[in-house]
Amino acid sequence: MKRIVVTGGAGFIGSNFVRYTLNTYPEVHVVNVDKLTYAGNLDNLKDLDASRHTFVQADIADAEAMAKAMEGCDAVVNFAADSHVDRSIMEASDFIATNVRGVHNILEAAKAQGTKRVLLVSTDEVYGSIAEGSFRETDPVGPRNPYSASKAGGELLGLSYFHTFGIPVIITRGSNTYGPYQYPEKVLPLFVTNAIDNEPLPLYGDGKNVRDWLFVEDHCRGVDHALRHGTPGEIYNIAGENERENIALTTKILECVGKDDSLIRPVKDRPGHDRRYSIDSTKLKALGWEPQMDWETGVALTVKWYQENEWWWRKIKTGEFLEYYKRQYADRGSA
Ligand code: NAD
Ligand code: TDX
Repeated sequence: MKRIVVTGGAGFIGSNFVRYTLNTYPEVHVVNVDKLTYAGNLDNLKDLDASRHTFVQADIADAEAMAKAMEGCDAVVNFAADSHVDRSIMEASDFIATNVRGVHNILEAAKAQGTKRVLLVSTDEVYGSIAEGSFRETDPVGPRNPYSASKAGGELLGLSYFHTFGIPVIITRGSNTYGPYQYPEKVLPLFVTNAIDNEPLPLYGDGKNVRDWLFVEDHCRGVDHALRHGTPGEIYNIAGENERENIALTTKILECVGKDDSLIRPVKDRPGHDRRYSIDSTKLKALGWEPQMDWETGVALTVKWYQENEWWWRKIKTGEFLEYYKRQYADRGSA
């Protein structure tokens, strides 16, 4: 693999993946296709080796632009997505355009061009909530919010292109990811940056929903491992193996920032809030991958990154973000 198209490479996980790929494989050139939505940020790419990285501002929902960007590539890795559940609850049409139609365009371009690998980055959310035990790749999908439904739609299209046209599609389903460069709408960077500013931390419902936390570099290594060692037509779970109730994450963040629990504000719950996510990644582990970051260290490292990189997030937490924040939280009252 010499030329890899990475979509959504100006976002959180995508930019970390581009960095990981360029640092790990000196022979690889990355073509980074990103629309630069509110979540895309060229600041995430500042330190990359420009001689092996080409940035193309384009929409994956634009079939022609996508086909052009993929010309001559060996593989495409799709991170581009509308990715925030709360925004999908407010208005889902962009989620359908990118997460379903955009994926369709990638599949069509791969079909026309004979692309050797198409990796679709997906999420543990497609399974829905599980009270006990952990989902395996053979379990049926049961998405319960517009975001996860759109991700499941993209996946199913991908699998259909594998079965119908033989397109070498591989799917990964990662768990809740955290680390540097995450847009501060997501719970961890939102709570860290609010805590730094002595602003309340809006904890949904009873705070006992469980998420499985995966450090971003572990997620990137998992996607890369599936890309290089996975079998076309297969799905691979990527679990962090760090299940925590939201309240435990919140108190850990406050401890790392050095603030007390009085900043916690229980607010009205998210509609359709999945209680617990849990996946089993035995299948990817059998290919030689495993998560390396321990949760306490990962959270501490991430908090430190936000403390040391105010230049990155302070300008984000203005304009569009503040409008969104007001809309999302103004009327939530208390839980
Ligand atoms: P993000 O919102 O930080 O980044 C998404 C990127 O995609 C942005 O740079 C944005 O500009 C770009 N983009 C959006 N629509 C586009 C379009 N139509 N054309 C081109 N670019 C477009 O998201 P993230 O958290 O980095 O997630 C990346 C991928 O990983 C997504 O597919 C998401 O579903 C998946 N995922 C995320 C998590 C998580 O916890 N963040 C967990 C599992 C899977
Ligand atoms: O203000 C908040 N208060 C709160 O209690 C926010 C933003 C979230 N939460 C809770 C809801 C969830 O139980 O924290 C948990 C995590 O929420 P998010 O950061 O919004 O993530 P989640 O909804 O779990 O989805 C994430 O993981 C799977 C990513 O955003 C998805 O892109 C990914 O697919």
